[in-house]
Amino acid sequence: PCETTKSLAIISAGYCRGAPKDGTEAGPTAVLNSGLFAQLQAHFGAIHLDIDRPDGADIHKSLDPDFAGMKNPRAVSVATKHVSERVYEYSRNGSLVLTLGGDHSNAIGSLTGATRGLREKLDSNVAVICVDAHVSINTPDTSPSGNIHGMPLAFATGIAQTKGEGIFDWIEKKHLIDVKRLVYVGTRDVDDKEKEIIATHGIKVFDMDQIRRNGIESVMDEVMNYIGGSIPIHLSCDIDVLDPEWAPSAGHLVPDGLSLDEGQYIARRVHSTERLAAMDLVEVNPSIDLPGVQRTVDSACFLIRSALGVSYE
Ligand code: EXY
Repeated sequence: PCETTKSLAIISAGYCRGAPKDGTEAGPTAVLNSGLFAQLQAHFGAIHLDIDRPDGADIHKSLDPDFAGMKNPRAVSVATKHVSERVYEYSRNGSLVLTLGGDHSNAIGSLTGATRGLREKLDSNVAVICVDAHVSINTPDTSPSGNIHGMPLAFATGIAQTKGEGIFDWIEKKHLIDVKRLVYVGTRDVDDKEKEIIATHGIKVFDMDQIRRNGIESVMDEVMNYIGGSIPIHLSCDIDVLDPEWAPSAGHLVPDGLSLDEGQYIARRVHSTERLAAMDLVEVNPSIDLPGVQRTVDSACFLIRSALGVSYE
């Protein structure tokens, strides 16, 4: 590896209680074992691979009753706290951190951990580019489902402040991302209440209609202008941003998504800034659409390599 390459830490966040369907717990292994881990090793040299599972993340569902409109809240709180602490340690020490989900609730951990770590290390806020079919910003009050994988951006911004019985009590001000530095790309399935949240907080959204109208290049120009030229970037990807043709093994498929080329363009643009500090990739579910699993995993690996600047062969 060249000397300017940062060290890489990978957090295996195979936690699935934020979603209604199990299966995403197998996401990290499927993605890493498809050749990606070896490619990343060849590029970065030694990699910190974190696969610890905290006690309580697998608590039996019968011991984890709903709380304030959230399903499986204790398991998700324990898992996301663990992910947050691990991402924080590596970010604070200057590593690029890749978090592999798991369902989208894991982004509560990766976003809060990287934000806290980079604030401490660089005294800087973080720009968050969320590449997702959804905005995943329901609060427990607005959620139509109670599934926490529809809420990660609400907790990571502090818009959701539901706490109690030890659930999400670990989230403090130092963890929170700045809504003015948050931008979405590729959205196309947004709940009415989420639209209200987006409008109230003035959050920037580039939806699929804008991408179809203006093209991904021009949309990414606007994204880069919006986040500005100096602060570190957290690229937060839900695989369902891709059209189901490219990523059929995900729990909430929404038609008319990004092509793989468009996804790659976004990832490359972020890489070219040399400011990528953290990335997460969530919702790969190897138990959905078995014939499509390889394709989904290949797409995920492609996005990760593009964002991290890894070429192979
Ligand atoms: N907005 C819906 C909800 O909050 O239940 C659906 C969210 C799906 C989130 C997907 C997986 O990332």
